Amino acid sequence: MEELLFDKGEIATMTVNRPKALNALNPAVVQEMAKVLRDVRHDRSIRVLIVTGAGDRAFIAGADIAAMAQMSVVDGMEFCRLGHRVAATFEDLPIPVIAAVNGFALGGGTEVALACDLIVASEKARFGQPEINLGLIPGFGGTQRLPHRIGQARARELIMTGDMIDAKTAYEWGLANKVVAPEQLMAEARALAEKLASKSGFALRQAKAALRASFTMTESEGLLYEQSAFGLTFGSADKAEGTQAFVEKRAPKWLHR
Ligand code: DAK
Repeated sequence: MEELLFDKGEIATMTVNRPKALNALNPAVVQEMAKVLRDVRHDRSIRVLIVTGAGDRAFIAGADIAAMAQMSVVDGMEFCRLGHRVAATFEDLPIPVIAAVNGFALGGGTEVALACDLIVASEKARFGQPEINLGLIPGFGGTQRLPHRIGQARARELIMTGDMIDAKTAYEWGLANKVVAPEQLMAEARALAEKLASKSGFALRQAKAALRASFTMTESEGLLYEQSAFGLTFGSADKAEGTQAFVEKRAPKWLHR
């Protein structure tokens, strides 16, 4: 059985498919993710990517602990490098990525969700960075992205205690954008994806890149980046169409995918 499913379309879905191991990420799955993301990056027909986990118990329960138990220092560094590349690729994709979190999102699972733009969580979702309980620390970017998303105090609490939080808390802490009934999860994620797919792809791309700059640049560098990206939108057909449509009181017809 394939351990990573990919359903291609204007709204594409990537599903980690190891439900018996609560969708834990082994090196083969992370490598497969890297391959799929490379294809997504170059496929202009895909407007939004949804990432989820198979079954009703887990999004991703972290890196595969049994596989990690067998790894040498070199294997561990290689695995970490691969994981970082995959997380960076999610962030650098020119399209929005939505994590549809259906259950446990632990360790690498919370970190994959953090590399996505938006998180829709089922009421059954649980988030956490329990690596400390394994004598490890987050290795998929959690020490950097989690404080950025939810603030230092809460990130320190999660990373140092290894405690899990439920979906409601994740929403209150600004980690999840929405919490929905489990049976509504994929429909809600798709509805959000459709809303994003109805926007100008060019403007979304510029917005995503500028938001990413807030993570990688100082505030003054980021503001300069924003000026350039904002200026660039003024040269686009979608800016002409969007502003004209507003003046004419009609819906815009975007040209850029
Ligand atoms: N790895 C491997 N197998 C896992 C797993 C995991 N992370 N989580 C669960 N499983 C397996 C269990 O071993 C069990 O398998 P069988 O015994 O049935 O063969 C099956 O899934 C069902 O799990 P449980 O029987 O434990 O189910 P419970 O309901 O009792 O408990 C649980 C659910 C999620 C609370 C529990 O399974 C649990 O605590 N799991 C471990 C969670 C965890 O510590 N996750 C963090 C892993 S460390 C990297 C990326 C990331 C990382 C490192 C490098 N790169 C690629 C850069 C980060 C490390 C981590 O994520």
